[in-house]
Amino acid sequence: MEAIKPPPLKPLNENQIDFFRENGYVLLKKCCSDDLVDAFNGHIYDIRDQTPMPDWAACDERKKYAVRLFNPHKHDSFSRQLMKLPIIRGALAQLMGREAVCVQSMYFYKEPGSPGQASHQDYYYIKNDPMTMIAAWTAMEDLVDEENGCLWVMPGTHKLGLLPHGAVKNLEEHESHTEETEGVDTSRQIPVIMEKGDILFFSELLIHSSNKNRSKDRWRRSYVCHYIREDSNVLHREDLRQKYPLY
Ligand SMILES: O=C(O)CCC(=O)C(=O)O
Repeated sequence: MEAIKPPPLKPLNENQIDFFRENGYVLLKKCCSDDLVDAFNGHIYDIRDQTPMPDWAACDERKKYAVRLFNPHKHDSFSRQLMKLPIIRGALAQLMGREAVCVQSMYFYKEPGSPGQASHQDYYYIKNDPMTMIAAWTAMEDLVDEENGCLWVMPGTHKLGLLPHGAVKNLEEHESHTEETEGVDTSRQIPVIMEKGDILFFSELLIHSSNKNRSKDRWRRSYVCHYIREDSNVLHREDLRQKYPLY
């Protein structure tokens, strides 16, 4: 018997949908409760606090809260549950015109002193056809701001198409293993200040970045999932081929 699938919510109004089309991103305030975020933070912290760390989460012990945790949704049911929040499912269905599926998740611990990620377009890393990918970036701290390494976005750049990417220029600020957009004046980027439970939805072509966490004692945890429309497919990346439905 086919499972009964409730229709997706419609959390976005016309203005928010228009804003996304024009600017390449839209911020939704307070999409999940502090209790849920706190429970998830504790759970994710415990994953790398185990001895030994599970294979899928293993990394250099000295950097375990600096390095992002890749694809917890593939291994962990709590991570999958947060990936499928009804408000996320609904907003994505409105923005994509059809149901979305998840292809990637990342949890950023980003403890003080951790580097940010240089300006880039997500499509550069995750090609998909047809191009439908949208990220949902959830703030997992009371406040995410310039000091603890918030996201910066460059409104309207999702209309520029895919730009060339090259070596990261400022290794003091940004992770070295990623790449950086070239030939664009990124000084037009603006910070996105967020509170716990806010979700930023942004296009795969929007130029965005984050800086080093320069705070003394404020972490910058966040959970970021990447979604494509259900009829779209990830190209070239065997590791991200599997589609996770949101219901
Ligand atoms: O959260 C960050 O610091 C960077 C995240 C990002 O660029 C992304 O998810 O594409």
